[in-house]
Amino acid sequence: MYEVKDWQHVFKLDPAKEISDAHLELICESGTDAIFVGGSDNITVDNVLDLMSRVRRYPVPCILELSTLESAMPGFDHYMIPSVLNSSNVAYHNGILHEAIKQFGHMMDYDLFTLEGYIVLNQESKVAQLTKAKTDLSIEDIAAYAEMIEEVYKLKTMYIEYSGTYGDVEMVKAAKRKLKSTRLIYGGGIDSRARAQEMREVADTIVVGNVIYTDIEAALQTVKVGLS
Ligand code: 1GP
Repeated sequence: MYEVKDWQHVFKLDPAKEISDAHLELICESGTDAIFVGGSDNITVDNVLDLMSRVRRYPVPCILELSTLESAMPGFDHYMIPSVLNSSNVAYHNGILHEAIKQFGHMMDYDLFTLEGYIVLNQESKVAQLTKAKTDLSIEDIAAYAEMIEEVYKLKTMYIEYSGTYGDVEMVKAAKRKLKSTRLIYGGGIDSRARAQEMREVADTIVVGNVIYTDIEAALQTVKVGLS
């Protein structure tokens, strides 16, 4: 059983983007703790299945971040379900999950599912626009979300998502201060060892996405950063 509590570093691959076999091998054999498969648009059964089968050649855990019903399929090691708590559209809180359970509940192994208390903070990102997220949050807002996720929802994970831009470390710290057993996942704009290190000092798990496609060497530098 794969458990998010063991992950410090994750690469997120977008099924809608091209990656060569050589680069995929470097990513999967980098020493990262898991590969997330997920993206915001142009996600199809074919491109998710293709990516899963290519990642499957390597012993690294392969995890689907389930953001659309179209990409729901068996065969992944684990499933992360984002619940975008600062979205104004209830579909992104629980609507997609509700529909998934309606269609596939009879064949779902719920031990393989982890709900992410997801907060989207980069207004320019596709995910913010798609989910109509309220991104202009204060330190107090993010702290209250963290408290809600830890104390009331009692979720295993909170995900701070700055997709496409490097986030405000003070916001991440404000969330972390409220978390005890909930694990804090951070993603967004990590494109160097220094940034990986800085966010790893605060978050429990860092997620690295876009730089895989723009600078593979820099992406590999984000793995196994030591903590000071
Ligand atoms: C995106 O959080 C991940 O969902 C990673 O963000 O693509 O900016 O690295 P980047």
